[in-house]
Amino acid sequence: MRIDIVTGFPGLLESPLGESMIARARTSGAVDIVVHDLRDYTRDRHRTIDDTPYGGGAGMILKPEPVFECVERLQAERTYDEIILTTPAGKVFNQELANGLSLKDNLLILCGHYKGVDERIRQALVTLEISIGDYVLTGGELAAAVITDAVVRLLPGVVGDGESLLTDSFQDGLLDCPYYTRPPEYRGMKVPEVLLSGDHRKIEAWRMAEAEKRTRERRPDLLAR
Ligand code: 6GU
Repeated sequence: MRIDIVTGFPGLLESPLGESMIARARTSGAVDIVVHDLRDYTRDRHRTIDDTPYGGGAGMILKPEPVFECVERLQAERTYDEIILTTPAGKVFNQELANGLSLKDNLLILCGHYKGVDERIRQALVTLEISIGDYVLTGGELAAAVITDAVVRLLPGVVGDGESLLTDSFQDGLLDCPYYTRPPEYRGMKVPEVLLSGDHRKIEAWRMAEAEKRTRERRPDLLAR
């Protein structure tokens, strides 16, 4: 898979996508992530990417010219399955959306901006608008990093143990069960006996019951679906 990310603030994406499992996914060739600096597509001395809104009001709006020129340059090289805009007005991101995106070959993510982007960018270029939740961020860069992380970890070979993906919270519509590791007792707190029993049928039943209990207590909305 290839993911192109277009932003006025490339530095914001550097470390979220340059460490740990995502860094390994990039060096192993499971994913090619390329971050593009919108300012490289400006023509003025100040490398301006935003401007005040027509009609007045606070906040700056991402200008159309650098975005169109950058996206068109990229489209000349490949066909994108989706051109995603990160915006609080988008469809709320979830595991199902991540699963769907992980099956695509070429994604372009355009990072939204403080107040917004010129509407002509949405009209002419964007195929999918995504929000990562009901709260406001200063810009769409961290949202782009969240979406990229959730998608890339689903690609073959990125998470070492494929089994681990299937037991994730949300993957079966439930929160994940509690886990323990060594030691068997710590500060008087004991690991549940069943997990030390070696009886894998019993362990599986315990885990399923705990996942359901946790989901009922914390996220009854997930069970209702
Ligand atoms: Cl995608 N962008 C911004 N600016 N704020 C958000 C968001 C995106 N998702 C939730 N809040």
